[in-house]
Amino acid sequence: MLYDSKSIFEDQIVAVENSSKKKGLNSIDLAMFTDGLRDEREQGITIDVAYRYFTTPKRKFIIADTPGHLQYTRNMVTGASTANVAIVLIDARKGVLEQTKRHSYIASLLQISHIIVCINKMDLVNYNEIVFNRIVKEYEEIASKMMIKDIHYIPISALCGDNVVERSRNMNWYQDSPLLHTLETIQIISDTNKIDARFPVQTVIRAKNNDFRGYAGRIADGISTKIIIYDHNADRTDYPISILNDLDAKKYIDGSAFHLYGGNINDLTKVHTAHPDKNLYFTEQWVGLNEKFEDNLKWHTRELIIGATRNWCKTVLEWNLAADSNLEPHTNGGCTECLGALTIDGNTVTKNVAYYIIAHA
Ligand SMILES: Nc1nc2c(ncn2[C@@H]2O[C@H](COP(=O)(O)OP(=O)(O)OP(=O)(O)O)[C@@H](O)[C@H]2O)c(=O)[nH]1
Ligand SMILES: [Mg+2]
Repeated sequence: MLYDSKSIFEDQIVAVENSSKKKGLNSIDLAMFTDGLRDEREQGITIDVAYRYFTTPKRKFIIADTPGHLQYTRNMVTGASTANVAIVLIDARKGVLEQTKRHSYIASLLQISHIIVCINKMDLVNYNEIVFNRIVKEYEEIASKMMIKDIHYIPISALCGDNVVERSRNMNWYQDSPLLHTLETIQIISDTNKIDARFPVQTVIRAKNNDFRGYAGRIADGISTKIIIYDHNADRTDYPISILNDLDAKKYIDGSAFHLYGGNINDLTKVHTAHPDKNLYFTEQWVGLNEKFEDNLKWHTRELIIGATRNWCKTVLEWNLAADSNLEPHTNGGCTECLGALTIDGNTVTKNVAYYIIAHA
């Protein structure tokens, strides 16, 4: 496929042609383009996983060429673990083998949704349709026991280039697409699971002196939680704007949160104007014990209920809901002047400013 789609450099072709001649072959040994290890070339087998990149006008591809031999099955797993599509090659003379089953099963375990079964070496069975159909049937039988969503069967000759890139003239009975066209048109967009969270653990961090175990890795998908940045006063709108200007950071950020112990509520619109696709939240304001009821009511109504919402805030949070007349409970070092929406002393309940603000909202 690399050869036929002209994805190999001239000098590589010349090198492989020369090695093929040295081995006494009449035609070019295509396996050499992916078999890089000396042992592989000498023994004519694939051991390692070889990644080759190529592009057609329709798609970008990464081929992971993996070994077929039993001893190297784990290398096949490595190659398959990141694949969207698996190509299973079957020798037309031999049909479905133990390794065909093993590899197909691994592909289905790894939830590769698309399998292309290439029935290869059709040149050695006179391009016979009956042989092809018989192998398709054999494969269908094993596939019915696995969870494979989408299977394609293509009769090919890798050596002669039949149905690899170009449609074969030797198999007019096959009307479907050649391999490359199939690869270019398989629908893979909906295969990615963006809903379930996945976190492949790459290392476990242990502390020496205690039971701590930390897990490190990269979140693969499914995390819908996003970060709300800043959470401070309206006097520094430049800070969240500068973070959102960083495109690498921006994609993880839902928006910015604010309080109004400093600055002007109208400045929040600056953040919206700079990043209209991001959310704003008003996440904290408390009502002080020592201020006048009517002043507090007016200020909170004007600045938050009206001001924050007019300046793009999706929420306005007043805290806290209730305390007793000693402003308890609160944690050590916590606010000693914060008046709850309600003061509750035994059966006596007093409604404070925040209660009416919340009622207004
Ligand atoms: N006649 C014929 N020979 C083929 C065809 N495809 C591959 N071969 C030959 O089969 C032999 C093995 O080919 P490889 O490409 O090394 O096979 P492979 O599946 O990569 O093998 P491993 O990676 O070692 O499991 C080589 O001699 C190829 O020339 C084909 O379509 N027709
Ligand atoms: Mg190989």
